[in-house]
Amino acid sequence: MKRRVFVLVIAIFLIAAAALSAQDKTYTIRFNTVASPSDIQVEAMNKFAEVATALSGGKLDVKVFHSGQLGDQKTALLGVMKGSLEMACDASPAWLADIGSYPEIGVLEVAYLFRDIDHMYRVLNGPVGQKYWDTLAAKSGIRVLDAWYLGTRELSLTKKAGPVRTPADLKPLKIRWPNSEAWLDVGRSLGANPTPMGFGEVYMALKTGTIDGQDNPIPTSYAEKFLEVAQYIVLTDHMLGYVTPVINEKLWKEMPENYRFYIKQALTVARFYMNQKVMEEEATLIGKAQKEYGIQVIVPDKKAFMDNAKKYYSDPKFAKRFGDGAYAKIQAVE
Ligand code: KDO
Repeated sequence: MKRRVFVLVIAIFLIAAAALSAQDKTYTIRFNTVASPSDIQVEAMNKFAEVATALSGGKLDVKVFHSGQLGDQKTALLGVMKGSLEMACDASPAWLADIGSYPEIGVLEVAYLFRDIDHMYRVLNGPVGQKYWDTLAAKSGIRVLDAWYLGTRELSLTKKAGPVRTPADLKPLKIRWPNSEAWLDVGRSLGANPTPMGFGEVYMALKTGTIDGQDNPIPTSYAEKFLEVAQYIVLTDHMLGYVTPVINEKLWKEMPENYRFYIKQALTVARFYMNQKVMEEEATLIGKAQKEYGIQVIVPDKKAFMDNAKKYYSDPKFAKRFGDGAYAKIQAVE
């Protein structure tokens, strides 16, 4: 009996000591992105770092790494998965489908999926999104914490490419898409024959003519100087772009509850900061790019692109990949 009580007391003591030491511990969180310092995304990450550090009295020591200093999207996500990197900002379902070995999640990033930004947030921050994030965390060890609006994805093309108005115009061109299968499907769904390429190589490839164009939201294309080497912006509006900041699941679970709360709070502050700035820039940068770089803006046959995408994704292989009714479930979110 005495021995049992002794063991119990020791166990309680050890648990309390572990809880106290987790409370006391300083967590260094390296937060990586491929975006450059002129990109709003990096500003938002700095905002997150500032708020998380202040809320935790310095116990959450967030360090932001830009321009892919700790790796490109794939390397960083693999790092978060294994725990060799704490957080990455460049995640989104089209990457996670491949890296998290979770093809079903790719449905959250197909062309012309969301009706508008409200629909997007009701899906991503509602029960439908939460189910995907929880399954992903259980499968891969990557925990999605939030969704930040990156802007509406549009094409930007070089002079050599010439103007594009229909899916057929895209076919002969070399247009860069991010290097994952779900991303390449977005390109194919628009009628392109996409060229996979890392984010860091896009500027030079546009400049030297290795590629004829790329797709990204206007604030990204402007900040990364892609528009400096482009001639046309084609307003296909093919996707509401967003990034989902992620953390290593084991680290997330190990953190004291109040630190998790501070992280969520700080991400929300950064999200509002980013979303407002992105929307403002979407309204002003087209005019700026026209003035600065002589960019021509093309309003294409959007319906033709939408129809093309609809037909592309109606292939039964996608119902199989995403799960029967998954697309309809997202559309049904009011
Ligand atoms: C890109 O590589 O084009 C892309 O826009 C893909 C997104 O998922 C995201 O990774 C983004 O890059 C980066 O966050 C840079 O904005």
